[in-house]
Amino acid sequence: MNTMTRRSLLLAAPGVAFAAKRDSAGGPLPYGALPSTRQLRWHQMETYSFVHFSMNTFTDKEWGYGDEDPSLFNPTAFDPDQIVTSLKAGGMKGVILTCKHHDGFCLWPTQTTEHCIRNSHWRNGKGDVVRDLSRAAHRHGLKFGVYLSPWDRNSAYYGKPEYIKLYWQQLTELLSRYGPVFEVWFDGANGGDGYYGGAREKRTIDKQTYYDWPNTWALVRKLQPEAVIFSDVGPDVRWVGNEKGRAGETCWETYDPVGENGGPASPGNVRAKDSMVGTRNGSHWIPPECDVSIRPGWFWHENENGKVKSPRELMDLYYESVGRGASFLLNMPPDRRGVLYDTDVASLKQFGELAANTFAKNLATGAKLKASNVRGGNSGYGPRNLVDGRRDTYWATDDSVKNPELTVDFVQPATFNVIRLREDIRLGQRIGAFAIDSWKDGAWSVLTQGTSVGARRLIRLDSSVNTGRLRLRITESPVCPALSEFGLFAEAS
Ligand code: FUL
Ligand code: CA
Repeated sequence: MNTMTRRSLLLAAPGVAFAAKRDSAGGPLPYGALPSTRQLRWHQMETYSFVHFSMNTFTDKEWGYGDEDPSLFNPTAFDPDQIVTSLKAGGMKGVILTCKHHDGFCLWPTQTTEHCIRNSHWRNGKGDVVRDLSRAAHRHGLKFGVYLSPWDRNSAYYGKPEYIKLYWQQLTELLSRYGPVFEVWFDGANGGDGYYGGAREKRTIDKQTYYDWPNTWALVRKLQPEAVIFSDVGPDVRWVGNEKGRAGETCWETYDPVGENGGPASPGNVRAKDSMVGTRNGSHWIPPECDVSIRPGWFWHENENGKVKSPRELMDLYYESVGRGASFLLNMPPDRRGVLYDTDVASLKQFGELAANTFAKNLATGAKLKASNVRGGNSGYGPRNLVDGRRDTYWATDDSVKNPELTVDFVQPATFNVIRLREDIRLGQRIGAFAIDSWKDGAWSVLTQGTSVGARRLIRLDSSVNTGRLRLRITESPVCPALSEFGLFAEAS
């Protein structure tokens, strides 16, 4: 790791804020890298949306060249409330807007360039999509986040030192004018050619140094200390290494990024297959975010109206993202009216209902829970904490007991096909592997096994199980486990 990478990672140093110490009740010592307060807050969101809406919506492109006439941006019926309430109906907790995509067109009246909404005909150049969408989000109880593409194919300054000052000014405008921001999304894409103020040429930059990431991130910290910073390498949230919405089957919240060729990593240069899995016992808590679009493209295209993902497909992605300790960032692109298209809205809503109905009732709540060991014999660490619906109460064992078991005895045999686990991540990612057995014909038989748990682990069984007894075994853990949830659910149809 070279100096720059080390410095930038240290800047985030999520674990440093928490010295390893016991709580006053004698709880377990935290283990390994720990989440910061802002990361803990972010972990609670789990599902939120991307909104790709800009010039490309009107030119039918995915990547604009940067020479588009600002007057082309002209939504006929922009309705931020329709967008936000549709997202909310699908259970989304926040919305991240493409305030500036690679083509450089700014959706707010920036002082930094003429290539912005002020020079569109929309609302006689008086409109501000960032203002309207952020206000609508806050009005309806959703958090607001910003995407500001580092790559700018319009700017004459791109590739030169002057551009960074301009980029910081844009960031400053976005982070100081529109209220609280929960996430700042730094894209790693840097394609090369572009309009660049008329030069129409290819410009390449040094991904490691050009954007001065340590100072760019420091600016975010200064203006929005509560916001998490996303990029291929964190520092708070990492890209999951694909745009399909899937985390690895084993997926650690900790991560030590490595560049494509094994050298130092930076945004735009990361070994993507590692991002899906993370690093067991990694030195920083940098959990993954799974970004994916509800359509094939990120922007709305008429010819993709028949290719909207179904509620079932979204549910599958939920299991493979949130269910593996990551977050689910689902892109919902508004159309040329400036509203979400009916098919997308309907699919998202049904997905939200499916998820809500599936997880409405934890079947383990009514069962008898027996742990092979409870920390200090103190019921404050007992197994009832697994079914109280709270993240901050957990079952823990004595320090020496690293492979405990939990037995679940149902009053009536229960039928379920989804299992949900969660660690109290304030104490780090502790569990390395687990197994679940069901009681069948007078003996235990292995139902399923898994590795990482972290913020959440969902297991969807191939078929429903009907049993009167179940057993959870922690098969690998370097320290005593601290599990805050054990849930059993029957998936809604
Ligand atoms: C990528 C971009 O190039 C795509 O256009 C999109 O914004 C996606 C979320 O990130 O890197
Ligand atoms: Ca709990």
